[in-house]
Amino acid sequence: MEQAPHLARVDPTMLPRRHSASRTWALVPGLPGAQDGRCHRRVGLDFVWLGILLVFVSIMAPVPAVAQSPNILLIIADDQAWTDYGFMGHPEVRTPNLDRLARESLLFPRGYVTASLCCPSLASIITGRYPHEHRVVCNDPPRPAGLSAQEYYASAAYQSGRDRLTGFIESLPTLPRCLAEKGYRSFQSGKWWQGHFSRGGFTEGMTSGDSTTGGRHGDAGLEIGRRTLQPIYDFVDRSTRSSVPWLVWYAPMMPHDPHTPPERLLAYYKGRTNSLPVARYWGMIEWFDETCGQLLDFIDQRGLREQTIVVYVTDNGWITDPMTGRFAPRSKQSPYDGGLRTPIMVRWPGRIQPRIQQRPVSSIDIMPTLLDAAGVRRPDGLPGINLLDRRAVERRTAVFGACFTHDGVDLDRPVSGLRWRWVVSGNWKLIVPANPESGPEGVGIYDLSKDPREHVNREAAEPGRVRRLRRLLDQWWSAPL
Ligand SMILES: [Ca+2]
Repeated sequence: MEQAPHLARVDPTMLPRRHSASRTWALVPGLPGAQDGRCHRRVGLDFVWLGILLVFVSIMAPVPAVAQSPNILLIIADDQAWTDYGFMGHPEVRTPNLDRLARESLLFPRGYVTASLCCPSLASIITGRYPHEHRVVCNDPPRPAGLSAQEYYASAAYQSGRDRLTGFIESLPTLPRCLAEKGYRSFQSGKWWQGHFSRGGFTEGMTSGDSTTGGRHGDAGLEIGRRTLQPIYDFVDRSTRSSVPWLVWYAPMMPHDPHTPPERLLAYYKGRTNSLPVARYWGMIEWFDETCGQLLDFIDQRGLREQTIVVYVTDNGWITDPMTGRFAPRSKQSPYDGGLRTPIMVRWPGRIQPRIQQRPVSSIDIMPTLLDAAGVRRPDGLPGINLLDRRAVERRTAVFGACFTHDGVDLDRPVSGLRWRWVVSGNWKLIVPANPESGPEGVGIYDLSKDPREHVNREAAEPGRVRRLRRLLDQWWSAPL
């Protein structure tokens, strides 16, 4: 009894005419990527010439205001299917605020996260790297046999494993760490698995990392959205008073379960489905949408609209089982689009013309996009591209990812927990199990333009395409044992 995702493409009536996909817009072209392994400001000759220019201008005229690096609001939904938005064509769910954001954004309806599980996916957003690269491939460290999940979460062994995973992130140049080199302050709120917020490079935040008292998803940070937005408002006001650019990580555990929407929303959706669990999930989506609207309104009220980039993504998908309220098989933790696909949006009024780009893109693109916009050199080896660089988006032939076990197997060997690798190229998607010879499901290839639910495996009819995509997948990551 899976709640089938409806299969509508983006509803063009939800978007203004200016969203013509044929329009071109030269958008903050990608700055040259540094290859020295550090995040640092652009220095050297550029700096010298800038200095000469500023001296000249100061002699000739009053000093103009120097454009400040843009603020960044990163909105990360939690466990929401790509279909479940008004602007993506859902017939029942109301998302007026995200619909408005879509109308004002460069919208990628075919975005993908790197993994269909929270922790690895969030780690990819904050590092710009694939799970096997940042090595946080699991939600939790390996659990010893005989321990229940709750016993394990309360144990010293669990804390030790968590610290190990956090250490992986701590050793990498994360988005907030890179932005700090340009003077950014950054605020963590909501979902955060990697210990104290500072271990990810945030200068401020809500999560203490004490999972023994506050759970393992982000402890006090999880109050954001469901209870309050005030900590974000206060942070933005503090940063504005100090005239420093800021990054806000808004990753509320919404619409993630517990699905406990306000009664007014639940009452509305109860009238639109026979499934109470589905009504609860839909109510959560609208509640989450309301918080996004409040944040966007706050930015407008503070006069920060033009100085703020807003990025939207979901950490992974979710399809509600209408009987149990749990996730359906082809969603979270699966290699199917119900778990991996998400709309990705980038709004920067006056700098990015709203339009729709149908090419597949990835959450690993968010970090290079934002670093380029902030004028911060990228760290060495980031695999993503600048989403504002149209040529780069159109040149790329495929996006990739991998799904791993919920609990780690061997933290020293990310491949040990591998379940599937997948690649999307054009309208086709190939899914390759870690061991194609075993298990009920082998290699699968799907034509997403005709079969977005991925129910018709075309492997027998498309041997050449399977070979080509398999080659691309192996070139990306061959998953050596
Ligand atoms: Ca999630």
